[in-house]
Order: sequence, then C-alpha cells, then structure tokens
Amino acid sequence: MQSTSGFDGFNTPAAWALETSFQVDGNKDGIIGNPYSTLEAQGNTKLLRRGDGLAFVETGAGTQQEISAPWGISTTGSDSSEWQMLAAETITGVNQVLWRNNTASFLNVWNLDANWNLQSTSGFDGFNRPAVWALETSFQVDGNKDGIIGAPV
Ligand SMILES: [Ca+2]
Ligand SMILES: [Ca+2]
Repeated sequence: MQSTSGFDGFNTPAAWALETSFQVDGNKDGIIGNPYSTLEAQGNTKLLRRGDGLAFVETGAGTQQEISAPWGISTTGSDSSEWQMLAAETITGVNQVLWRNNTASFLNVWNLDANWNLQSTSGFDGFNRPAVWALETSFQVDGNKDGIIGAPV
C-alpha cells in the first residue's frame, strides 16, 4: 500500500467523480456519477434534475434541496410535456419556481416555503403581456420563447 485518501460525505462532487472513475455506485443512490443535471443556472438559485427525474434547487451554499408539492412533482418530460419547469429563484426573500404550460401557452409561478415546499401558485394567461415580461426579468429566462428576456423592444 502506498497511500489512501478519504472523502467526507457521499453527496459531493468528489464522491461523484470517484463513482465515475470506478464505474460503481459508491453512495448507493442508484446512479453512477453526478446525479444532477442543470436545467437553469441563472441568478441566485440553480434548478437541477436528479437522475430519477425529481427536481432540486441548489443555492450558493452548494447544497441541494428537493422541490416538493403534496402530489409529488417531476421534471421528467421536459419540452415535450405539457408542463415544463423553467427556473427557480429566491425573489425578494420568497422561493419561487417558474413553470411554462406548453399546450395552453401561459406561465405559472409557485411560491414555496424556506424548504421549497409548495405554498401557493399564481397563473398568467397569455404570453405577450407585462406580467410575463416581468417574470422573465426576475427569473432571467425567456419564458414565452420570443428570443427576448423581458419586454420586447
Ligand atoms: Ca435561477
Ligand atoms: Ca421573452
């Protein structure tokens, strides 16, 4: 034996990298390597999809927190599904998730508590309106997919 090196914690980039190198599921979460893919990385909060399809946020502290609702939610399906999770952000102290309804063409906002549990929702009819442009600016995403974040010029 020459040397050893240890890693604190299973849910860390170092641990995921080891899983990838050795092609083993070291932390036994069912996934080899980093289980998270980034859906959105703007602003103060990242929106992540775990390998099992569940949605998580990652804040500046680098820890992941699951987004939860009473009926359970999943990001699986992405653009082809009716509901698409676009972004997560803490806006004026409130944790919020922005959704896009791809079939009926409107945005919907979730207000969540400090642990990212759903508290209330608010919907917006139609894409071409000031409320939608304001949401785009707050979340820094192009929710109505007109190529512009915020009000059209
Ligand atoms: Ca964000
Ligand atoms: Ca837009």
